[in-house]
Amino acid sequence: MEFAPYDTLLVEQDGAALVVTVNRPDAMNALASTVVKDLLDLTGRLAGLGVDGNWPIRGIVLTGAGTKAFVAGADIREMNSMSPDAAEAYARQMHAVTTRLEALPVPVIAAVNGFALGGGCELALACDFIYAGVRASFGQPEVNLGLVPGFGGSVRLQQRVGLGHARELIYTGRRIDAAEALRIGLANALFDDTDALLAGAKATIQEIAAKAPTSVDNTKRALNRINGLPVAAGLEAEVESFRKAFATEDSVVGRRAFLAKETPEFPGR
Ligand code: CO8
Repeated sequence: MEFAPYDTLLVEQDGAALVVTVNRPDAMNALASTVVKDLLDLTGRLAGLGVDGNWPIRGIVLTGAGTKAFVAGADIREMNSMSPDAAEAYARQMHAVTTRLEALPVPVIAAVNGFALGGGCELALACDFIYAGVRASFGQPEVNLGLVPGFGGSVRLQQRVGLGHARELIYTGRRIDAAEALRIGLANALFDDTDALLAGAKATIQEIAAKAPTSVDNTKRALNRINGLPVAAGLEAEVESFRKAFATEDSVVGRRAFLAKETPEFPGR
């Protein structure tokens, strides 16, 4: 699939990974309305894609351009003159972007190479998981601006790190480094530099690319649906996704290949 050139995003395929780079390094890749428009367009296009072998992409790596920032948040210059109505529309647009990322049939890894603050941290949280470069820095600094998280941080940060850590980060606006992010479970892995970070994210996508595409899609949907549900409701949702797996060709191929001691070639159906 061809992606029209975007003003604020770089999109390139590398093996099984689609690498999406927010490209406004002079403004720390802040989420100006131009970036939000491009993210809406890109995620809208990706939303229609399946995993049935017609599309070679098996995962997405989301990162930021330059050496300093992943995304330093909402664009404070633009927010300076924003009315409550405009702020609501802005937040809803980013909710659409983050919800679409979560609904994609393939995993999205945030490769956080620098500042991931406010809306930047929230964008990373909408990804399936976060890898951090050694210079990564995370925070929800909205309290410094008289604001509150608006791009999903109130929901997803507590889901990721627990209510205690989420409260502390949001009330203090404190920035934490990559090691602390790893310690509290915000980041999954830590890499020495940006090259290693991107290589690590792509290697994980490549690893996932060898697995049954429908299993990954099915599990991603189930995990998102189950997140936060009481145990009984979660188990019901798991039964539904387990049952669905048995109706796929991938499951037939996978079980047959195991019993025949062969490597499965999954059709993605
Ligand atoms: N918005 C706009 N411009 C920014 C932003 C931003 N978030 N962050 C940095 N920039 C710009 C700076 O203004 C500066 O521009 P210029 O060169 O024209 O002066 C350039 O990027 C470089 O920044 P600095 O000179 O400040 O670089 P430093 O290395 O000294 O500092 C920091 C880097 C720490 C990232 C610092 O720039 C900073 O603190 N930025 C703001 C971070 C922040 O507060 N982010 C949260 C914003 S609020 C938010 O995201 C809420 C989301 C929900 C909103 C919901 C609906 C409206």
